[in-house]
Amino acid sequence: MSSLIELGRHPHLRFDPLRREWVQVSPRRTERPWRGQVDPPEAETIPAHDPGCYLCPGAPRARGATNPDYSTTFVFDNDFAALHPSTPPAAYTDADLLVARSEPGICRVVCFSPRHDLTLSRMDFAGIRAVVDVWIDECARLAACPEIGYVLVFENRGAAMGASNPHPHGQIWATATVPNEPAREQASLSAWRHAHGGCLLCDYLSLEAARGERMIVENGAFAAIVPFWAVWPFETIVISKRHVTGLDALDQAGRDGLADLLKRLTTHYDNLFETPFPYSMGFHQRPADEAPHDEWHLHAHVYPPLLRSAAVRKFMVGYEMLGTPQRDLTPEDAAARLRAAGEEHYRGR
Ligand code: H2U
Ligand code: ZN
Repeated sequence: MSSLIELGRHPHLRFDPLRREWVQVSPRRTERPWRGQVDPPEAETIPAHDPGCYLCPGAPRARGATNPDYSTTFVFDNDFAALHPSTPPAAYTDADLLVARSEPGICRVVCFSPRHDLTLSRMDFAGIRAVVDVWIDECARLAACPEIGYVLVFENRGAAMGASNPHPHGQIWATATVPNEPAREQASLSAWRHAHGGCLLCDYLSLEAARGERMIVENGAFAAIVPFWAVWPFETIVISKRHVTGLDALDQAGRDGLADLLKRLTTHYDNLFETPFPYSMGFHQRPADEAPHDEWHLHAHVYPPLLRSAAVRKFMVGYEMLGTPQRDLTPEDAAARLRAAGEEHYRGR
């Protein structure tokens, strides 16, 4: 068997056991010249309150509602929801090739803070802890709806990831069926359990704790790691140290640990290029049905697009779309750089 150091000097493939597909790693490709898109820097000075922002306290939303004068978090039904709870059942099949079915669902928007100018990295622990509670309460409420089979909590942060507004917020989409990504992971987690008797992510976490080289941040309840099979340049996976199947199974220490970890991890990100780091982040957990789903292990994926600087991002195009996902620096290099970015936020230095 070759060593990882040896392998890491040359292009190679790594296996993602959650998605059960290969990732191509092409180390040192970031040395190539860049004459492509350069993103404008994200504004660093935004007002604490913006009367024109549809997420700020007391502000009017696009479809006539007015936000309350909230002081911690605020959740509302998305005014432009992608899914609706009352969608009537329907199905269509033609020659086994044209297959469709109706999909009821509920879309919620979660404002993390009344402050327009903050990010998770710059909110205080108590503020993030309140967001964790809201996520869990919403998951429980939505999972109890008879039409709902899965609840996905996520955040798109930053214009580079398509967020519509800098105000700190996330979304929750609850759907009748299990979406593609968690469905795929569920099959992998079940298969691992049958083949090895344990949990894939429990086993992976203990391996990474022993190796150390891809670990970024940890506390008693959670760890953030650049996965061995990361696709995005500075991708991380946030894994619960206890084998819990969903956000609702987190006890007080677990909720505290998640809030602490999210603040520290997002600070590492911001510090890397001294910019409010864009990313898409979301939680994968068991489906909202009655089954125990012991195969499930709560985790979050953080997919940030920045590659070389605040201005140059990774595009998933060409070979990634048509062949295999590909990355330009090794996960071990990415982890070392993220760790070195430190936990004292650059704006407070
Ligand atoms: P994103 O920044 O991730 O796009 O999330 C903002 C969501 O807020 C988006 O889904 C909703 C949009 O539909 N929204 C409202 O529900 N009401 C509004 O007045 C504007 C935006
Ligand atoms: Zn705002």
